[in-house]
Amino acid sequence: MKKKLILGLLFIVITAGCTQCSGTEEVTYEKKLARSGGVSYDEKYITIGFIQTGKESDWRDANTRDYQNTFTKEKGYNLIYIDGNSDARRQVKAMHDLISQGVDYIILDPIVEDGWDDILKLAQDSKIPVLLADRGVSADPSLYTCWIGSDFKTEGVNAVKWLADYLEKQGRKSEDINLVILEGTKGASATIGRTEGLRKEISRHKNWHILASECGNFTQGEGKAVMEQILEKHKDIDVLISENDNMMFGAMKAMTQKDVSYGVDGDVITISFDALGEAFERMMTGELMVSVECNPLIAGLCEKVIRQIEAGHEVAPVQYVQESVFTYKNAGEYSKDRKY
Ligand code: GYE
Repeated sequence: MKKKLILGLLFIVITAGCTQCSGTEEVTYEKKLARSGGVSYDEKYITIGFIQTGKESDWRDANTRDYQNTFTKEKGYNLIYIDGNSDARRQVKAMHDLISQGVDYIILDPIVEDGWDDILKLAQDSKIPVLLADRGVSADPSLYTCWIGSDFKTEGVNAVKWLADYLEKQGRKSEDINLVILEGTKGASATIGRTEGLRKEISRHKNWHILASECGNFTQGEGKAVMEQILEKHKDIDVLISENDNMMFGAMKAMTQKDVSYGVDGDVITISFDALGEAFERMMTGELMVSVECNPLIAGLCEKVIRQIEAGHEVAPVQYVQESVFTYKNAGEYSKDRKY
């Protein structure tokens, strides 16, 4: 454990409430990091600065809780939690702040892939290991310690493989199929990877047509709004693929309002990503047909990496979390054992 003259702040909270960050983006950016109380630095503890993306989805909440439950005082950590508030510039600013405090480690979940080169270089020059978790960056891998998260492209491929298999079993293999995609945040590696996997696999089916592929920013509200617009333009949708569960829940509301039926007994086949608790409930009712799992429980692997570094060991530069695909058919079997 390093000895550093720093304040071991337990939490840094960049207030996510809209009342405090309303107004222009400029105002948001200029706003100082607000700290909700702190504890004196104690060299017994390893100080971890964790920069989260924000609170855009239920997946994110489960992921944040995982860090808070993993990096506890009892286990020897001071966790400095920073809410990026869905603002990449705020995340960069927070990283500057953590570097100047001299934290022991930074765990970064970057909202978007681009724009990290300079600040990663600064962390490296300051000898602070940076672990990327969940989403990745476009910067050179030599600038950070490792990346831990999901194989987003494979998730996209798996979603379409399930669809092809389902349509074949329904005797619809040669039918013209119209698809709509709700994409996540632009520039986010989860969006880039899933979209790439989806498009690659969809292009193998010449009778499948993408009617619309629009950004819903991973939020339930935007998923609903975007789907409302899509339903104004397109009446004959066979498949809706949403790049996370929350956008799907929003889109389901929009479909219900327009009397468009969906799910096992409906007109629109529904596929999404994450496989959170509510997705399991909706798969069991047949509203949601598939949710490709994206595991938010990443903190344990991050802790393992930190322990390895503390012990002077090499760490693997890329580490994937375990994931599977759940459907309306098997959701009941697995729902009781789900942890998020
Ligand atoms: O699918 C979505 C979240 O980056 C994998 O971000 C994550 C995605 C997740 O907000 O729900």
